[in-house]
Amino acid sequence: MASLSSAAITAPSFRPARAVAACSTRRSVVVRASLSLGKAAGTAAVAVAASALLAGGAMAQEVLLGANGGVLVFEPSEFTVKAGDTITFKNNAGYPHNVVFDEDEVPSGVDAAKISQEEYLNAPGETYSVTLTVPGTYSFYCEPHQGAGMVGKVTVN
Ligand SMILES: [Cu+2]
Repeated sequence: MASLSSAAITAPSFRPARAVAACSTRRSVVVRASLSLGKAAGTAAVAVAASALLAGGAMAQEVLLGANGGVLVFEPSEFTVKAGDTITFKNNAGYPHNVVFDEDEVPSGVDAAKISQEEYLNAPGETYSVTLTVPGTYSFYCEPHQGAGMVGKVTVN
């Protein structure tokens, strides 16, 4: 956000407005900043839509591995999906991470090892997608950061 705003302020096309008057300068800053943010948000929306299409399955739930501020958590850490929905875990900060479902906290009949990604996700933006089909509550954690509180829970309806 900060970088977007400062980029707008230092953009060459902004200079003429600055020469006109102080009050119009202020207005220009606000308008340009909101335009920049709108454009960025639009790009993000397109990116999300594209990844949902690539995933192919039903509605997707994205879970960030590591919050934007760098905190070692799943973001969101508790959520609900419908049976058959695809959950995509995406490396965001503080990796490597992995996603291990707790064999004692998945619905009976579910093989926790089969839905886990024990191998570490090392690369920026690397993803692991899983589709849960059995309704119930599932607990999962990141092995390297479980002690730091990187644990989560998904309810499948
Ligand atoms: Cu982790």
